[in-house]
Amino acid sequence: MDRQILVTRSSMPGFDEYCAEIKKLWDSHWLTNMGVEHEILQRELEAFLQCPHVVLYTNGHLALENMIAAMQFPKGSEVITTPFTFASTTHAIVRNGLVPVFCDVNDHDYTMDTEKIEALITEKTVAIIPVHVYGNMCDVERIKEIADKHNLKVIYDAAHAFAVKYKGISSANFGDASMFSFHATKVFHTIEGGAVCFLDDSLVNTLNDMKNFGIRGPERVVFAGGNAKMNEFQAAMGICNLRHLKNEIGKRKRVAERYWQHLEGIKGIKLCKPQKDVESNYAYFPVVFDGYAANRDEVFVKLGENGITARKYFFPLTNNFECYREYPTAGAEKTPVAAFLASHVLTLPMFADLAMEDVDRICNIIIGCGK
Ligand code: T4K
Repeated sequence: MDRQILVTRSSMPGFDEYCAEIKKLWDSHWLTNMGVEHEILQRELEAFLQCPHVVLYTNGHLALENMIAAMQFPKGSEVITTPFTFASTTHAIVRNGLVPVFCDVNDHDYTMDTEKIEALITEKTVAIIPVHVYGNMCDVERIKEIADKHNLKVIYDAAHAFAVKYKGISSANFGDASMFSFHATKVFHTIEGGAVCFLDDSLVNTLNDMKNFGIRGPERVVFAGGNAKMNEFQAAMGICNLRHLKNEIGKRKRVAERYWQHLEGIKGIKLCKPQKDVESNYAYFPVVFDGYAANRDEVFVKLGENGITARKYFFPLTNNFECYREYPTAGAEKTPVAAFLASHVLTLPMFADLAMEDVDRICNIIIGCGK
């Protein structure tokens, strides 16, 4: 069998570069609790994301969970979200004692279908949590209009949308807050990690309290917070990776372009078109098999037989998870576009160092499935 190709592969800075960055940690013995690397990365991200407040977390999930908690919604309130996402988005809502209300996605960029939001709003609705899925930006302008009209908060799950811009504005600047994941599998990573970004000054202390036990000083605890701090080794990885981000995205772009060269225009294969006014980060490469000679699962198996692991992001939909079966809002049949996508989409291998000949091989196998 040929060499294994997985859906993604973490980009790494040079070994020597990372060692140089963590040398100061060896010297100082200061490993976590908002040390010097944490401080540097936070400032660099505030500048890079053009956002006044970036609070770093040990992972994206806890960043989102804490951001929702910081809004202090009454328990049992409803939050409109989409099921075409990673488990984290829905879990973060539920783990805050809130009820997810699933809105369908659209069939062109797979983000929340803004035409379907208002019908889901009730007197219990407090927020919308849309997902910039695959790095595609949601219709941020329409979502703002709806949220303003109904007095709802908007928290974007921007786990996939680091470094994406809409009309030149960083994805960190829409809604009341945005959460980024810096997991090893992301365009920019800190091994594990994440952040929340927002404009409202009054949230800074709350989020810092939530991630560090509410400790404000050696003898002062003001809040029953948990522990979700980003440690110094994570932050050091982020500082190194940020230096290479432009190159990372450039290489991903070339991979995406090669996929387009091979797969564009083939009957039954639908590629996700670049969005108008959006600067992409090429986070994922989704392909929808609709009316192709082989179905999604057959292509998945054939790739697997050749050592290539594509992924069915996002199957199953979160509204079909067994842990949500008892929820009145559960059931993939209520979100038919998302249900269709979940059973027809494959995300192909996508990472900066994916060789062009590997992209060619992947595409030849897919094309071979159609013969
Ligand atoms: N919201 C959304 C929309 C998200 O997609 C995510 C995370 C979150 C929220 C939560 O953010 P975090 O709390 O994770 O920061 C992966 C990632 O673990 C997860 O972070 C990500 N979404 C999700 C879409 O993908 P799995 O279960 O598919 O990961 P896994 O272990 O199968 O890895 C996928 C591939 O990545 C491997 O085949 C090889 C490669 N890989 C993996 C690891 C762990 C590496 O190259 N290096 C590595 O260290 O969830």
